[in-house]
Amino acid sequence: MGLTKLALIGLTTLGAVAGLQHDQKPLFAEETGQAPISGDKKPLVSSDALQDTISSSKLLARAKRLYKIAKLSEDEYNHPTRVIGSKGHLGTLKYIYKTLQQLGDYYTLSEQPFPAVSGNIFEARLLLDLDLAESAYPMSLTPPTPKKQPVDGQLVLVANDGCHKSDYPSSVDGNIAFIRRGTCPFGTKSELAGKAGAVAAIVYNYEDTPVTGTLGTPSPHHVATFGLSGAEAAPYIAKLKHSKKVEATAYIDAVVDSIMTTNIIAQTTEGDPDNCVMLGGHSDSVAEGPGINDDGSGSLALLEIATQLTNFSVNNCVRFAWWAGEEEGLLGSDYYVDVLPPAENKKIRLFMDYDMLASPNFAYQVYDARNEVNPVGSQQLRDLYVDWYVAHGLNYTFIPFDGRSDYDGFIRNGIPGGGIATGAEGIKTADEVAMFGGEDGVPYDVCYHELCDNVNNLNLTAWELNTKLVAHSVATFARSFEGFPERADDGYAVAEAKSGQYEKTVKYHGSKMFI
Ligand code: DTR
Ligand code: ZN
Ligand code: ZN
Repeated sequence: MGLTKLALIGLTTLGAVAGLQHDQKPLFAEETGQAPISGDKKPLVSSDALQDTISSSKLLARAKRLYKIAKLSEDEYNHPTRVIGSKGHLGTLKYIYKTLQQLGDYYTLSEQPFPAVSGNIFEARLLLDLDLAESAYPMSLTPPTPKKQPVDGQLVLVANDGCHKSDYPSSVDGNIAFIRRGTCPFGTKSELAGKAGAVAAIVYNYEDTPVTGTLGTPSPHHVATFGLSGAEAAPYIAKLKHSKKVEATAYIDAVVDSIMTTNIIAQTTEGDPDNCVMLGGHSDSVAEGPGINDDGSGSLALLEIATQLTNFSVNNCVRFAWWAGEEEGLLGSDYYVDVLPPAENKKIRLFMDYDMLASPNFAYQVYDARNEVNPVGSQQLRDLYVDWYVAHGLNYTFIPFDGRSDYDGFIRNGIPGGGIATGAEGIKTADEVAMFGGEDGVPYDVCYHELCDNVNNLNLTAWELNTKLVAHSVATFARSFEGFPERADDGYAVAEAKSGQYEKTVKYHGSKMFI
């Protein structure tokens, strides 16, 4: 990815939303001031009234606009994309921000610039005993091999799972570390391998399947790192355990950039600011395509609901977030929660994540949040979605609440969370075809993270219906939190205790595995 420096212009941020840090220039604030809105008392929002404002025609118009914005990146990427740092993403941010500005002072708008890391892998190859390793995949955010040239070395089997310095024998120095997956993140293994002098590292799976993971936050000690399937690793492990040598050649041409990008936050100026319902979608896409379903469908649903909500008054504050850098590993939502002071954390009663609401071969999927593992209230939110689908005579399925999208930072920090989705690369089953229609044996979204994730990659029935459900979730809590659990007084202790259980099950942070 070319370094498109984000044109940070202007200085005034239109009102800092509580708890946000503003240590960088905003993007658009000074371009047009917010038009005042009439002071007429508006009717208190209701679920039915807000749902009635939602239509697929309005959503589709926004999707077409977003695709045109993605095309702004064509000169740099040769195809439409809204990846962070691209003109398509900057155009997305401008579209969101200006749309909100035109809603007058109903919202306090805020930008939250932050430094994001973005990786690009141009070429990679791994040879083991001169054979091309077919199941070798470079880890996201991996650095290149030295001088971006192939490096030769012997495979050196690391002890245990390679999570401690003592697991790395001195023979790793100048060679290629061969490390078993498990116990600690891939990034930790790569860092320890680098500190032991390895010229590259391979993390082999404890299952027969390949490993497609991320190293996470870059470290100066990271080395070029591949994942490898357990099946392909097995014969080499056997050779090494019988003191036989395995020669290897590793080659990765990659770059890891740090760029400035920004979250956009809009909070109702009315409503109890100490009891906020918060919801988010991500404003970025992968580099490979325009991301109209992933996550144009979620971020545009939020923009449409934020627009329609201005016809109503609210009792509790409603905070919308458009996260940047989700595709690089939940960077924007992580940053937001990381810098949120504890007192501000407590004001967020729950966070609802909306990421992929319109998959062509959809299933109505609800994150299976449980109060015994997740912050109390997460299960109540889950059941709000279930009750709505059931009340509308619709089927639904539970999907793992497994860290793959922007709720992860919130639930790790004690804030109840949840959300709905319609499916990504997973394959729809015959049972699900009976429940939702569509095609058996086909991915929910065959264009997931592909160039074809364009306006034709949307199921408008699912998108309109799910956007009505999002409207229901907003209106319900904007009116009242009656019956919804209070935030735990010892929120952090409780979160710590639960995150221990959560950690045991979660292998993802964003769309990539990290452990
Ligand atoms: N929307 C995906 C991340 C994601 C969120 N939930 C799931 C469930 C299954 C697969 C992927 C996801 C993305 O941003 O890539
Ligand atoms: Zn997504
Ligand atoms: Zn994605």
